[in-house]
Amino acid sequence: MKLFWCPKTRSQRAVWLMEETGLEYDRVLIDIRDASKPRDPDFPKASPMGKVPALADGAVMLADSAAIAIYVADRYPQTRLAPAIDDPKRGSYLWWMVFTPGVVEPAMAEKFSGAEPNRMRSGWGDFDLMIETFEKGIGDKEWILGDTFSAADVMCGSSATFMKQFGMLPASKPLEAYAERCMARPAFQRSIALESGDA
Ligand SMILES: N[C@@H](CCC(=O)N[C@@H](CS)C(=O)NCC(=O)O)C(=O)O
Repeated sequence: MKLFWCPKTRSQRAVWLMEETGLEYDRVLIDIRDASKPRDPDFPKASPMGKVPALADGAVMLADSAAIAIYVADRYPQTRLAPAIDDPKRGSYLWWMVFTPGVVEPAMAEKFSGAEPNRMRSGWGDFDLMIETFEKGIGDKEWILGDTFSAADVMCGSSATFMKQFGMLPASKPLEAYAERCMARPAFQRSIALESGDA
């Protein structure tokens, strides 16, 4: 597999995911800050919007961290990062899988742009509803689905750790503790070390 990535971007969570899988993969650098640098010819096929992360797994090409996480966890079930298709937790897993791109990120963008929120009209509700829902979702559980870490924790965990690191996480014991647990995972730490070239 080729993972197209760039340091200090959302591709950190895809690197974290791949490090959790234990699968072999190559990281292929796409310098999103300098379009004049040569790029792997598969990158535009994998990423229609030219965004990282993106993945090429043989003939399978796709972009978006949530789509990549869903694909990798299903395609390589030995990684045990997704409930099976007939597991009752599957519904909740998919819902949390898309919570980051579908709810957290638009809600954050809206809040920090100063735009007027409209909880009913906006698909993401608003920032406060997002936090309330996220906090209730983790509750006193270890991981978002319960006792077992899954690819949904890579997605939700990346949101919790991002908000914590950048001072956007309102006082919330469950979310703070969840972010700490995510950051303590060896695969998370490797993803950060790889960003800075320390691994
Ligand atoms: N929803 C996407 C967002 C990806 C994204 O916005 N990537 C940014 C970096 S954080 C990017 O590649 N920007 C470069 C560009 O748009 O040219 C995901 O989660 O993968």
